[in-house]
Order: sequence, then C-alpha cells, then structure tokens
Amino acid sequence: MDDSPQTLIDEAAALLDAATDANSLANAKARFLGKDGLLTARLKALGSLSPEARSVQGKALNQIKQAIEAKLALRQKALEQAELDARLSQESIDVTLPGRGAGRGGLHPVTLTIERVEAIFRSIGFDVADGPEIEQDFFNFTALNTPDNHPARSMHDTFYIEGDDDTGRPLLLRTHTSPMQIRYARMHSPPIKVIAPGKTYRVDSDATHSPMFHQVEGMWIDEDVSFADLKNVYTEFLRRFFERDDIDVRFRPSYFPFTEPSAEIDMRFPDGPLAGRWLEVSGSGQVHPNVVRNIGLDPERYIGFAFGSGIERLAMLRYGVGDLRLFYDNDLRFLEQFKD
Ligand code: 2NL
Repeated sequence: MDDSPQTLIDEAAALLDAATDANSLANAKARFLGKDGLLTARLKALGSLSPEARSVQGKALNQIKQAIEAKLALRQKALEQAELDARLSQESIDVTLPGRGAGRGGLHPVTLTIERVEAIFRSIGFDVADGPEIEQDFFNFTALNTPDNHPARSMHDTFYIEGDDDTGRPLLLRTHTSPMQIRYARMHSPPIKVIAPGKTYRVDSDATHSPMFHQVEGMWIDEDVSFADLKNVYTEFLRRFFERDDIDVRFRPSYFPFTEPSAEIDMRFPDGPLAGRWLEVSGSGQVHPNVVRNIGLDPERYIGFAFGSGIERLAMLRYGVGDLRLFYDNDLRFLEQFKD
C-alpha cells in the first residue's frame, strides 16, 4: 500500500462510501480509526521519531484523521437518511380511515337485573339492604329456624371459613341473603319492608348451578301483613319486571324452615318462546314465628311474608338466555348484547 496521506484518505473514503449499513460502516471505521486501525498504528509510531519529525508527521496524521472523521460523519448521516426514507416510503398512514373510537363499557346483565329489581321494589316502598358475604352461622342458619342438624349446614352444601366468630360459632359464605334481612330487621322497627340483593354461595357446580350466584330476598313485616299482600306484591313485581300485565302467577305449597306456610311461586307467559309452561321463579311464605322472635319481635303481634328469588334465573327469563354459565364466561360477544 502507498504510504502517502492522500492515499490513506482516498482508501478510507472508498471504504466508507461502499458501506451500506451501520454494520459495514462500523467495520470501515475500525479499519482506520480502531485500536488496530491503520491510522492508529501510524500515530503509535510517532513515538520513535525525532521531535522535529514527530511534529511534522503528527500534524499530517491529525489532518488525515480529521478528514476521515468528517467523511465518516457525512456517510453516517447519509445512511440514516436513506434508512428513514426507505421506512417512510414503506409505512404509509391512511389519514382518511375512520378512527377506532374508545370502546364503551356496559353493565353486566346480572347487575342490570339487580338494578331493575331494586327500582321496582323501591317504588313499592321497600328499602334495599346490603351486607357481609362472610356470615356468622347465627344469622345464616340459627336465626332462620334452621336446626343444627339440617342438611343445608353440611360441608357438602356450605362453604365454611377457617376460624370462628366471637361466640365460638363457625363463619361461612352466606348461602342466601336472608341473614342480611335478619340484620336489617334487628336494626329497624316495624313496619319492616326490605329487599336484600347480592352474591350467595353454595357447594354446587354443574350446567344449572354455579358455586357463586345472586339472589334477591324480600321481607315485609308489620301488624297486619297477609299472604294476600305477598301475592299482590310479587305478582306486581313480575308484571313490572317482564313489562307485561298478562302473566299468570300461581302459589304452589312447599316447605322452608323459615316460613310457615310456604309456597313456590310459578309464572307462565301467554305467548312467546316459553308460552304455556309454568316456570318456577321464587320461594316464599309467611315468616315463621320463631324467625319473628329471633328478630326481636313478638310473633303474637307481628306477622309478614318473605321470598327468595334467583337473580340469574330472572335474568335468563327476561333476556332469553339458555345457559347459566354464559353469565360467568365474560365473553364480550355475549356481554355486549346487554344495553338496557
Ligand atoms: C328459595 C327459598 C325463600 C325466604 C326465602 C326468608 C327470609 C327471612 C325470613 C323468612 Cl329473613 N324467609 N326468605 C322465604 C321463603 C323462601 O327462598 O329456595 N328461593 C330460591
């Protein structure tokens, strides 16, 4: 290789010009300015020269270095610009496309159903009560006239929580929302007119049962509340809930520990896909005298009714949903259909 400064500069310029990307450019730079680069070797050799020669040679080498560095900076800029141009010509933005818009959320069908039920009962004079989902055995069972040996209390049916309450009795996930009605009734004086909607838990899981489900319980206690009031209130509720006055309602004898007498409430649509079939929608009955006593009231003076209905069941009937599990899958294609 020719030793003249200009040759070195020309050679560097040729190599830098040939570099087509950041990598080949870095290699070209290293060949001249790197630790073992051609120019670096010469600069190192300066040390063995006489002071006069070193001054002359040093100046010349410095000029070469500056020339190469200037050329390198130019080439680097050019490559960056080329890369940017390539990207800009490839990525195009169609400014005429409509925007994606912000996705708008909505309430879950179970929530919509609870709000609907609350609004109807509020308009008939009921208060709405809300309370703990971890309950004491007293409020969930004992106060509701459910004896210690009742099967509903077994671990096959009820989720128990580790530890006891301050009376040494077990803690559990409430199996219905009635315990909240007991709490409410003990904090208020008659007339007691309340519904308690919310989450409930039972050891149960198949196509029609979920370990967590929603319930609305209702209770009206005063000095003269009768079974006729139960029939009127619940029939009115069903007609308002399903928005039609031609629903048939029947009360079919049944049994619950907390009511006596007790009845299942069935309803029937005169038309539509479910026409003519009796559909079970609620349990109900006259509040048992023992329960009235556990509230702290005299059963000789106070009397009333209570009912317990499944929210998912009401929602399925209102919206025509065939499978309970759809409510818990959180599939947006299902959920987006509910804009009440
Ligand atoms: C069912 C049964 C029912 C009640 C719930 C109740 C609440 C209190 C006092 C007395 Cl605080 N009763 N609730 C009464 C009868 C039936 O529900 O299996 N529902 C789906």
